[in-house]
Amino acid sequence: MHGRNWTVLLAAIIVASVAVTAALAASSHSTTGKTYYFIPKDTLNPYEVIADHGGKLAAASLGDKQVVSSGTEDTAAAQQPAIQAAIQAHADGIVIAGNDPQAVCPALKQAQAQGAKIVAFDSDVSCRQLFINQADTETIGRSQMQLLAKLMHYKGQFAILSAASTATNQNAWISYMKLELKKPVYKNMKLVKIYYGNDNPAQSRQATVSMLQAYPNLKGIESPTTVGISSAAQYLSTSKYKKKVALTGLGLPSQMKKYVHDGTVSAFALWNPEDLGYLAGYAVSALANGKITGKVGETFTAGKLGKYKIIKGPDGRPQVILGPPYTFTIKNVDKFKF
Ligand code: RAM
Repeated sequence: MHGRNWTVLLAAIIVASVAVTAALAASSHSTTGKTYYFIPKDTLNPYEVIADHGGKLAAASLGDKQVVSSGTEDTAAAQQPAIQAAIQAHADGIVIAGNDPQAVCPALKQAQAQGAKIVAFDSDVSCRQLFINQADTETIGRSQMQLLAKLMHYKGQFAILSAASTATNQNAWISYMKLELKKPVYKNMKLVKIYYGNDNPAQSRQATVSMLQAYPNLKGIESPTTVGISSAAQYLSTSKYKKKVALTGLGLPSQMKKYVHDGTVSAFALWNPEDLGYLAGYAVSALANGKITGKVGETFTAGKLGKYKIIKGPDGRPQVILGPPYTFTIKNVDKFKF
């Protein structure tokens, strides 16, 4: 071969190998190295911290990066800077626990228009592709009412201590509690008022004090929030109401065990928040990598948790359910790490 032909051949080999390298880089980029923003209700709530940690474990095993960002109050406004940061960073996905189903949507839609996949977890929003639900919404609401009724012997006034008044998850659970309450078996029970502690310990404690003052005959408190139930339990445990006012709801075993052992609370429920975040991490990755589009009937594998199917939620939109809620009592509360 003449010198010139060698040069042409060499040039062709270089061009081809550059193309192969570029193709390999592109294909590896499509499965790993993505960035997902996790936007919890706030960054202080221990439940949300554990859930975000689950998301981090998922990202680590997928070779992706997780950024956790939110405000310190459970409002949609406090979540806006985090959504803007995700947009600026051209995040591949956002996993959000909505403080409001609508108010976060204009910004989330902007992220979506830029190609980000939107997953809601814990508390749903109206503009997402997929919702990762901790447990069936109706089951949580109805079983909470059943548990409280048992503890109150199906008699007397009770109040609800919720989180933010705009929280999608608490409002959905409360609506099923109210439906359950309509059954004849609860005819001697009365919901007197819903209080909102905004997942802030001081506000939740204050709400507990207020309800006990306003309703001297109160026999029960139902708090479907880990911050609410732990703050109420802390107050009740050193008050004259201990063992007189039944308290139940959704709590972290790690926070509640001392109140179970001192007799303030005898039963409450939850699921594993770390698994919730882990499942959401796998779901956003499956969406971002085109393995699923978020339609009912699709399946994906969530690492150590196994295979999940997208099903229809109560509102007809697609969701994935982590599993059934679990009830904690003095018999098992010490066994749980979260
Ligand atoms: C609080 C939050 C969260 C909820 C749990 C049960 O930590 O309000 O959204 O899912 O309680």
